[in-house]
Amino acid sequence: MDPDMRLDTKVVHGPRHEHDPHTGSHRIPIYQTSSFVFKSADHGARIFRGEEEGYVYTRLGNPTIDYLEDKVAFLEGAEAGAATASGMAAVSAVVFTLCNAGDKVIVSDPVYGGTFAFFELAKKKFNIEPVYLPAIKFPELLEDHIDDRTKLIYIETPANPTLDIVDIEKTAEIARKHGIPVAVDNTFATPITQRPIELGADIVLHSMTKYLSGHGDTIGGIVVGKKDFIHTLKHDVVSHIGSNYCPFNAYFILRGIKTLAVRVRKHSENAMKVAQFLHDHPMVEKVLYPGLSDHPLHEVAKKQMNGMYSGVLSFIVKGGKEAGKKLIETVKIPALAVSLGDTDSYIEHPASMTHSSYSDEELEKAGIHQGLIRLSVGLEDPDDLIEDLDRALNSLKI
Ligand code: LCS
Repeated sequence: MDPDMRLDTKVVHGPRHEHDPHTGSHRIPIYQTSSFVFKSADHGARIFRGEEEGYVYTRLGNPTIDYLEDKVAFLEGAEAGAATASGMAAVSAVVFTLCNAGDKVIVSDPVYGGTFAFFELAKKKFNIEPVYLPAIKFPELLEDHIDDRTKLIYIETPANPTLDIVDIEKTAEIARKHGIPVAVDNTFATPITQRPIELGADIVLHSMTKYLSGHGDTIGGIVVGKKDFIHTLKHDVVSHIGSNYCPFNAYFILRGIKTLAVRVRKHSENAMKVAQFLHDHPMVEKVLYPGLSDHPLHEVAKKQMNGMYSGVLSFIVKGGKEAGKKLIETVKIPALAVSLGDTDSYIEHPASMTHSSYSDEELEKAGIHQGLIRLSVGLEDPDDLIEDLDRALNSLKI
């Protein structure tokens, strides 16, 4: 497939026509097997020694999963990919591939609460030290914190749940000077909106649970990057820890990606409309959405996000935490649930839910207001969502 194809074609057809070479099945079959049979004893031994390509055991590789890994790598403009059991398995695989005990990771702040909890665990159990720098000033502060122990720069942009933006290009420029790899969690943006490798990053990871799946019915993660790095990550970390993916779920993600471009565009349009409505509502104190021109890093978002700004936004209502909790129980359309990137809208309270691994002081330092409400805008008619939110917001006045 031509790598210059437009994104809408790439999500449907790339990187190769998806049909099973053995049967001609137009959709990739789910190779639901644990083992693959060798042609002979020597054939098995050659595969184990790496002298011949071939499948052995699904923890080490599987054709359905291979299709998915090649597809996401193609969309991100990377050489190779490794799918993992969850987004968290992708985060931990990147860190364990690059860092040993005593090493340091510089992390943008905030990140998803589970990612923060993982970094704290890695510090306690393996002496890998996270250094958190505020997302919005990340490139400005970065150089002063780099030293011989720094083995990874890890950024999440847009950040969960504040939608803070990290300038990827500037970060990568500084990192390159010091020879330190930059990993970008691209979950909120997707390759339709943001392409970190083209901006100079080395590694991209996703919680595929979100937009890549798109239908809220499965969990998964993926890491893409250079061939050698992905080979090490797959064979020295993921396969030993056992955080590999499974073919059944890979099928669902392959199916989800077919509509990724149209979905992401519509999620983003809907979120922009809802953000503008909330911005002008008298019961709303603040809206955090990089598509709004008063967002502190709107210009950076405009530069690196392809004119779309994610389907997720956050806001603070007048009356703070208690009013926010009432609001999330009053709205009728969004599910009161965590996760995002689904066809259906979700609403939640980060301080007590997705980011409950942060202490009150850590929340404050990360800019996560106690009253912040996060809304993942789905594919419903945005006017219905707006009417629902308007009714719920007005009920807070009473
Ligand atoms: N990275 C980001 C940016 C995320 O938002 C999440 C999950 C992960 C990584 C981890 O992915 P998982 O293991 O769940 O596939 N974010 C969630 C959230 O905001 N609500 O529920 C999960």
